[in-house]
Amino acid sequence: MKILHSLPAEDGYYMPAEFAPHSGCIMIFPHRRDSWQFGAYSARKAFAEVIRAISRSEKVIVCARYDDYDCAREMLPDCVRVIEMESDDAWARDVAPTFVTNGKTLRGIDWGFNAWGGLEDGLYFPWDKDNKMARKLCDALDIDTYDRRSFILEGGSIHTDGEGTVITTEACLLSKGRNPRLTKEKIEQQLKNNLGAKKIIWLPCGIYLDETNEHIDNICAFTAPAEVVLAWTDDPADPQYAMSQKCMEVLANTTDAKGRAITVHKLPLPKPVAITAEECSGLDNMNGEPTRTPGERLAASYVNFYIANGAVVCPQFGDDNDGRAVEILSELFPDREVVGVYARDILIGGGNIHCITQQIPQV
Ligand code: KQY
Repeated sequence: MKILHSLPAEDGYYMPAEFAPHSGCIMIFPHRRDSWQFGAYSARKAFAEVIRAISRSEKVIVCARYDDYDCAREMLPDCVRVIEMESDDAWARDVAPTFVTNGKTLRGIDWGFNAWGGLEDGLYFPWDKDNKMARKLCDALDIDTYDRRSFILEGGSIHTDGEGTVITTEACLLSKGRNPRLTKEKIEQQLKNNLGAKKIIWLPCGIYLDETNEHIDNICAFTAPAEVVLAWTDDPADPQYAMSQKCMEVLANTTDAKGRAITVHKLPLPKPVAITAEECSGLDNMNGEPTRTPGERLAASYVNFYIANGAVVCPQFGDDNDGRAVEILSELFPDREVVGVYARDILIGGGNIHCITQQIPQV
């Protein structure tokens, strides 16, 4: 594996869309007792269900810590490859490499990772094991990797159509805890240089109380070139209402890198989901403090789905809108089976199905 210091775009590399074919998917076996209730047992069951759904149409590689290897091997199907790797938590979207291609070869990007905001407003300390994962994964897969560790970025904060357009949120990428010395223009240039993008669409915000500083992958996602889904509520009393409206306004008044207007499909949100006292009692404290408080609203959204080769794996919350979300996604992805996975135990960790997956594009 070579460590590269050049720029992917100048080398002719770009990030393909998630809906383009994959050669596989990377995930991490959860273990953190202050993120996942009751020693991560229920989260492991939910992750395993996601893994089973994805592994029916693409290869899945799961990173497990030394102590968890046997458990992962026992819980996961034989077709899944389990490799031993240390991690601080289980968010492959944010800590695995972002893959780019020139159509013939695959390369990884090793961004800097500081647990969603470092000492400013990050979610745990230390994060050094997570920060090393992208490079280790490129090594394990024998893929050359771009050293971009000086620029803090998580995979969950970007979505691309693979045709020159990247969407992101200002709330996240301009947050103080990531790249405070870079202007918006400089950050935009980083996205263009590294992802091969020609146009960046900045949505102002994401999902209300999303602790990642409002990652794009919880509010808006490409389903096809010039088509996105946007998390939506019709309840003006919900703080999310104004946030989704503002995002809609941007999307309705912009074009993509190819000059096309963007069709926006509204994906209804579930009713607000709050963590219960019993669930909180299953979470260990972090540095003596609880990580969640009973009644705290969690950033639940159906947009946090994963597009596999043969399926779209979509979170379900036991809400009246679960079926409607599956229905809308089935219409948008007629060639894929939409598989709903009950994901409350993933949501408790602070993210969802998209956040725990990272696709490896097929070249
Ligand atoms: O949503 C994500 N991409 C990660 C969420 C991390 C939450 C940590 N508690």
